[in-house]
Amino acid sequence: MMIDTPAEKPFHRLLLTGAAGGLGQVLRERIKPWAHIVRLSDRAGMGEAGDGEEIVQCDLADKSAVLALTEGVDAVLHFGGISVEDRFEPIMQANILGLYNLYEAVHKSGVKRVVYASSNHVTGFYRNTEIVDADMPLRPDGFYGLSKCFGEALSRYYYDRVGIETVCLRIGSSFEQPKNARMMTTYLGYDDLVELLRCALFTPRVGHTIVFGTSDNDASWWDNRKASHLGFRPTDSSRRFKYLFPDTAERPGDDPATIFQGGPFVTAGPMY
Ligand code: NAI
Ligand code: 15L
Repeated sequence: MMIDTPAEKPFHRLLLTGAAGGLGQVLRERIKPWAHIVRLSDRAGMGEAGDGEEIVQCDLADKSAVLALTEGVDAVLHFGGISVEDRFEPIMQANILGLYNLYEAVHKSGVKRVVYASSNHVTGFYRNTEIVDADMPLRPDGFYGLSKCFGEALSRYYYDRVGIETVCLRIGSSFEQPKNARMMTTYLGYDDLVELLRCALFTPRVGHTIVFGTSDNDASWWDNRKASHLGFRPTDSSRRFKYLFPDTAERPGDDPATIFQGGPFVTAGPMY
């Protein structure tokens, strides 16, 4: 089923967190057709507010600031937080406490839907010979992946308890282009990211949905049939970057980074 974008700007105010980050900078312009006002937030600077923009610089760990952040907002695109493996403490502040603060604020402000940037690293310890779907047990590959598992479970709780709908995007690798051979499988082009967001925002009922975010790449580790109600149909593919990584054949070996889906994240944690 193809989900139509409603005519005319459907939202009064959309909140984008992580607006200073790599994906936030891409989305800043691309989500403007969906709302009269886009409220941009990050703990880092975001420059001057343009037409139809509001800028709110704050830390997700600051509960009262996050409550103020969600006031008057119709829906949230939550991209803020630590986006790679790190020590537990900063991950806890941004991705665990920060997520709790966000959902408490969303609840108090009456926001009905959140699109949450989860990550493929919630299942990074599956082997790259396996196909994973949304109902399979989580197998995080580090503290970062663990924090995203918390986000998925927290958003499920707020749906079951108070009916806030969330689409958890288990994003693969969303960059201008794949940076290594693994990303030929995990690549999510920016146009497809925007289309996935559009589906997540405008599908009439999503409840609590988990969807893997990849383009139509030649190889895939993920089965999205349980999110088919979103109607997400990627049109980009890492195929157009084949010239960068012509040789992606599987090789037997004992390097965890080539055995597991999480790639280098599986040994990046400061545990060893
Ligand atoms: P990024 O690291 O470029 O952007 C994250 C932004 O969050 C940064 O601007 C940072 O200042 C902000 N932030 C960090 N801690 C914060 C805090 N305590 N309070 C307020 N803001 C804070 O990451 P990127 O690539 O733009 O990713 C955006 C989101 O998508 C992240 O949540 C990441 O985990 C998720 N994601 C991204 C993928 C990708 O391939 N780019 C893949 C999977 C998930
Ligand atoms: C992620 O979750 C990260 O945020 C991003 O920086 C990439 O490394 C991506 O996963 C990936 O798996 O390639």
